[in-house]
Order: sequence, then structure tokens, then C-alpha cells
Amino acid sequence: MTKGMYAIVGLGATGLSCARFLAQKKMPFIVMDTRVSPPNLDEFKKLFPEIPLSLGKMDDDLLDKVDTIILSPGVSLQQPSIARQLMRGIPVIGDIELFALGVKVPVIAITGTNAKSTVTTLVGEMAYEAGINVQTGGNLGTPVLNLLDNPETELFVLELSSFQLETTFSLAPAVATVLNVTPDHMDRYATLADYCAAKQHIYSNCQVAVYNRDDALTDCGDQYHSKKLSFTMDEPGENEFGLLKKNGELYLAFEDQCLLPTQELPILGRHYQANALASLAIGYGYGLTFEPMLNTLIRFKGLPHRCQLVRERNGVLWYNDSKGTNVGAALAAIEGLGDVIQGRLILIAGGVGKNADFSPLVMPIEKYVKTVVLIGEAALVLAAVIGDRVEVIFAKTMEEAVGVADGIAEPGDSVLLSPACASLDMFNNFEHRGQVFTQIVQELL
Ligand code: UMA
Repeated sequence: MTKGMYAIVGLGATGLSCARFLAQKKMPFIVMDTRVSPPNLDEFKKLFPEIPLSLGKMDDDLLDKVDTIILSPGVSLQQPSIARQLMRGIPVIGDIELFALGVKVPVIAITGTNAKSTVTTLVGEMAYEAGINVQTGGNLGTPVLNLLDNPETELFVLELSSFQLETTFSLAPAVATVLNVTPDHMDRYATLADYCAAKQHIYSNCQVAVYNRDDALTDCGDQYHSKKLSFTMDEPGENEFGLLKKNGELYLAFEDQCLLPTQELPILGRHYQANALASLAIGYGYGLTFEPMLNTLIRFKGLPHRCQLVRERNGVLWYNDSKGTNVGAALAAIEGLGDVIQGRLILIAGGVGKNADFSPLVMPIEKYVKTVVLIGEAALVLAAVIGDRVEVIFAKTMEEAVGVADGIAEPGDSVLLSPACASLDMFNNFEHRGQVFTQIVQELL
């Protein structure tokens, strides 16, 4: 086999972007996917009819012949065939590493268990408002290698997952942040410490590290010698963004300087205040001025499927938080909304449980939720954890779940889809789950 041969493992969005990138650079490669029919098969065959393709399993004989593996984030480094190549000393890198080796302009890198898509989008919009030619992408949806083509770009703002960070070595972000760490993907990590270490890897080689003072797992200590900024939901200290009370009003603040009354934020809830503070800290760390950042915060309407208000009907608000794919995200949504609505919540939850410990949900459910409607594979596990603290009702489909919630909700209540689980047992992905929910809710008479 040709020297310098790459194997792209995975033919999802990442794999296809890597194939395009290597082909453009005239680097030799083969492609492998354990699925018989991966999502981009037809497009790949059309674009690269000559490239060898191995489907349906990991082909160890083929992997033995390549010099570098480019691993898609959905495949674990512990997958036996990949672990075997690592033992043989074969480099295993990801698309972010290829990007890092090619990128010529600054990068802001954002990770965290939750809120990373919202904060990535906010920081991107803040930079745009400040007149910078900026592109956002990564785990957010657009593979990073698809962003590299535009020579006008002055700044990249990337959402990075722990999976992507595990195969990244050369990225040197201008600003890096871990927004929060709560258990997720426990089917991929042996311990929370492993998951946290993968996330903290984002700080290596960064110039400014932004951490969350309220979450010790986000703090990298002094090991990277970078400048440090932080955010907190408390009063801010030195080099810190936080909340300050002045004349009875609560403000987003930097050190002792009040910046914006929280009342002027268009999205309700403490979780959004935290996102706003994190985004301000990141933007400030990059050198943005306050004016464009605050303008962005005032007009930002939020992302689809993240605590998105879908409909108000007969005094009941319906929220789609389908992106709540883990316990921490559902917790933020329940507490964030529970604190500000008049009545109680009816929570629709369940799906693929990913071996999660659901017990942190129990207290907020008891405090804010009237009834939990459970769907999907994890329904029984969730029901066992909730016990008889609140009413629990099982539903087989989203349609049934919405119908049940509709029958229970009274004026002032809110219905929240925040599953605390992945969607793949009943839907194509979290977007599909959110779309199905939204459509059913909008069709309610
Ligand atoms: N898969 C196989 N066999 C293979 C390759 C993949 O079974 O040989 C499976 C994986 O186990 C996974 C699915 O295929 O269930 C998709 O994996 P992938 O690596 O091909 O995914 P991509 O389509 O390349 O999408 C990835 C990210 N997905 C994952 O990390 C699982 C997308 O994040 C990201 O937007 C995209 O790259 C572009 O960067 C999604 C995600 O769910 C939103 N991320 C997780 C999260 O946010 O919690 C980490």
C-alpha cells in the first residue's frame, strides 16, 4: 500500500469532510465504517468512486497497512481494532487535529457537558456584531474541515466534544473554555474523571482559559500557564464575570462594573444568565468590547430544541428542550423554567439512558414537576428513580405523551420536553425528536 496512507474510520458527517480534505490535498486514503450502510455512502461513492471502501466491520488487515488513522468522534479509542493500532504505535487523530494543522487564524474553542452550542453561537454572533469575519462549527453541526475553504475568515468559534478533544493534539486556541462538567456519555468513559480529563484537554496550548468558578471540574489550575478568566452566578471577583445587585436590580457584571440588567435578557432562566456570563468572559478574553457583546445578548432568541418556546395555548406554555440529552441538561431546563413559571411543570422525559445516574433529577422534579410522562427505553429506569414522589405516566409514542400532558396541564403550567436521554431508540436524532414534538404540539386543536 502507498506510503503515507490514511484510514478514515466512520463515514458520517466527519468522515465525509475528512475524505474531501484529503482528496483536495492529494493525500492517499481508504475509508472504513462498521455500518453496512453509513449515512453518506451514496454521496461518497459519487464523489470518490476510486477510493477503497470497507463496510460492515472493522477490517484489521486493512488497518494494519495504513500509517495514520483518522477516527470519527462516534467511534471510541477503546474500540478493540483501534486500541490495537494504538498499541502498534499508529497515530490516531481526528478531524479537529487535521484542522488545527491547517488553520492560520485564531480559534476560540468551547466545550462543556451542556450549553456549548448556545455559547458557541452567542460568541460567534458577538464577534460578527464586532465586525469580525467569523465562522462557527464543530460539534455544533458543520464539520470543521468544511469551514477551512473560505480565505476571508478571521476567526473560528468551535464547539468541541470530549470525543473530538481525545484525538486533538495541536490545537492552540486563543481562548478555550470548559463551561461545566456533569456526567454524560458514561457508556464511553469508565469514570467521570476520564470524561473530565478529555474535556480539560481543551486548555492545553491556549492563551486565555475561561472557567466556571461554580464548577471546580472546569478549572485547569495553573498547569498551562495561560491567562485565566472566570464566570460565576455569584458576585464577581477579580478577572471575573458574575451577577451584581444594585438598587434592587440584578445585573450581569464584570468585577465591580454593572453591564446589563438581567431583565433585559430575552430568554428566561438562570441557565441563560450563566450562558450570557460565559459568553461575555470568552468574548472579553478574545478582546471584544462590551458594546457588541451586550447588543448580541439583548437580541439573541436562542437555538432550536434548547428550551425553545413552541406554543402558548389555553394559558399553558409548551417548551421543546429535545437537546436535553443528558441529566445535566434536563436539570438546567427544569430548574431554569421551574424557577420562573407560575404553575408547575409537566415533564416529558426518557429515551436512550446511556447508563446515566438519574438520581440528581429527583429533587428538582419533586420541587417543580406535577407529572412526569415517560417514553422510550429508559422509561422504567427513570420511573424507578422517581418512585412515588410525583405522578408518573408511561406513553408509547410522542403523540401519546403530548396527549397525556395536554390532559393534565392547567393554565399557568408549562409542558417541557427535556428527555435527559438520547433519542435514537425512537427518532433519527434529537432534532427529529424536537421536530416531531413541535409538530404535534402545533397541531393540538
Ligand atoms: N458509527 C458506527 N460505526 C462507525 C462510525 C460511526 O457505528 O464506523 C456510529 C457512531 O457510534 C455514532 C454514529 O455512527 O452513533 C455517528 O458517529 P460519527 O462519528 O459518524 O458522527 P458524525 O456524523 O461524524 O457527527 C459527528 C458528531 N457526532 C458524534 O460525536 C456522535 C456530531 O455531534 C457533530 O455535529 C459532527 O461530527 C460534526 O463535527 C453530534 C453529537 O451527538 C451533535 N455529539 C455528541 C454530543 O453533543 O453529546 C458528542
